[in-house]
Amino acid sequence: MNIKTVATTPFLDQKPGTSGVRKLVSVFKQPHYLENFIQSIFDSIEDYQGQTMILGGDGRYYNRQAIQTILKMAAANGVGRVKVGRGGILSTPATSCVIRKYNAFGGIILSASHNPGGPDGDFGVKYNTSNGGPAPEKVTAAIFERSKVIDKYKILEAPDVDLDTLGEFKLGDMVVEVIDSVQDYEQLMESIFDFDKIREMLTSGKFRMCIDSMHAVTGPYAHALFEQRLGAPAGTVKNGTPLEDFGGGHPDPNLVYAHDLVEILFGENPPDFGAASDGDGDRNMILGRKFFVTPSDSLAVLAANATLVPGYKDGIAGVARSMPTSQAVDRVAASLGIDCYETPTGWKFFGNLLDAGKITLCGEESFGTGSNHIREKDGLWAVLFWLNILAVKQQPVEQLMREHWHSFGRNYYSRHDYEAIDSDRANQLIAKLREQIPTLKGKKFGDREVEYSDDFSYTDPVDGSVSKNQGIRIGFTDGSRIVYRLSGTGTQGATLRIYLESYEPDPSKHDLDPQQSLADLIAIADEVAQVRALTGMEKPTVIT
Ligand code: VG1
Ligand code: CO
Repeated sequence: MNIKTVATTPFLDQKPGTSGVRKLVSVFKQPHYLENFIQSIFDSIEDYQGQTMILGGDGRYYNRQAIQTILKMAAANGVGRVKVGRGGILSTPATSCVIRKYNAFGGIILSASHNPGGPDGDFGVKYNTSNGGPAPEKVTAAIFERSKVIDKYKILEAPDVDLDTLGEFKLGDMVVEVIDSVQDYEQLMESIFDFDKIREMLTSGKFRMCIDSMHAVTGPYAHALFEQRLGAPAGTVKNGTPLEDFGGGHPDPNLVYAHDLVEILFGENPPDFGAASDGDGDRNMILGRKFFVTPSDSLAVLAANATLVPGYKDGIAGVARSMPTSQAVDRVAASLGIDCYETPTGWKFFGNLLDAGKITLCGEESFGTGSNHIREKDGLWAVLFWLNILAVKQQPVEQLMREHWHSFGRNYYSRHDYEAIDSDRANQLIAKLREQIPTLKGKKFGDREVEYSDDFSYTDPVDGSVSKNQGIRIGFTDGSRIVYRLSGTGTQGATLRIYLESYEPDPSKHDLDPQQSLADLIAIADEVAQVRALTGMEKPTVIT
């Protein structure tokens, strides 16, 4: 075995954000950059020698090359076996599924999720632990600390391996096993959902749907599940071949970036159901005929109807949502008499609650929904969940949503993003907001009076760890909220996110455009934070 120890010097910017380290491809391609981060992972974890690890990515540019490097480093660092998705492809939820199924020590996911790909796009690396979920903060902090002082890494000198043929071979002392990217995940989905019922609906001739994989990782999964397994006609899955640059698009399933799908569902004679997923397959957008389901509402609908799905037929233990996610699911939890937890943004905060059995379902406003079946959010799982509910209830999406609002009231919701702001300006804006926190309580803005204002802090109920400064909240006495936070996934400048929410119990007022219904809150958000003045931007870059 020819293990080389390579001298290196640290990069000081390898701090994992909301979901791993994300940088421009040009940053990742600097000599030793990827290697430093991977070695920092191995240096921060213990007792992995001889164990199994899982490796895969969303197929974006640099995926294959990075996988070759990581395999050789894993072999040099004493990993026993690496299961790698064929062609280097594993969606984020599939990786989580495979880690759990085979009791792996952990896994490495190569993705920058919904960020654009290609030589000028982004790349990312994320480490997941043995529960299948994103490493908790104490692990990512240790990796970051290590990355700041690293002076060498280990790599096996060996030719590149064949990633495209299923089977096992040796790389040094380590076994590499190239696995089918879809099979384990497909089996898990079949164990949760009523595939017969969904198939009946999809082959009835009365229900049409369109799935947009946005040239990203879910293509092979969606083809296998919907077209091959569940009988939907060929062509149901659009943009179903993963491309290294996602066809030049921005694989983010929202009304702005998933415009192909939006045109179909809001066009003439639209299908009954539409869905899109993101670069690495953990996000989902749900559409009905000329109808958009807000992600926060989607979580509430899944919670309210969970017992219609075989995998959750005995009920759910509890739910959780990230702090900026609307409180729609809170109302469902209250009516079911179960707990509802509020966590900071990012899936890693759901892990302990799921492991401890405190929650069954969880979600984020950013098009992420998931459950205790794995430890990542799961785009196609959410699509199957909706299809299972629709197959049982035999209702159009819009009617289902309206009946839900009728029972629980409607939480009008929107997120305004200001992207690529100069970082200093963004930090200044947040600093000024923090200064105002103590002065806001009791203040009146038109009809609304501030009930509380704080910088969200979370104490994990399972391990007691505390995460501070997770977003500035302004809550009003009528239950409406404004939340401000800076993104932890962007790669250029800073992104300010403003989350807006108000509650409307009256069914005769459930037909408004959210931007209209939230107009006064939008104005208050600008007045308090001086967004336009401080960013120099007249309007948000993206509204979801
Ligand atoms: C964003 C979302 C957050 C999500 C994260 C990772 O983070 O707001 O809810 O968990 O992306 O999703 P931020 O820090 O930019 O707001 V993914 O699909 O990019 O892994
Ligand atoms: Co993603």
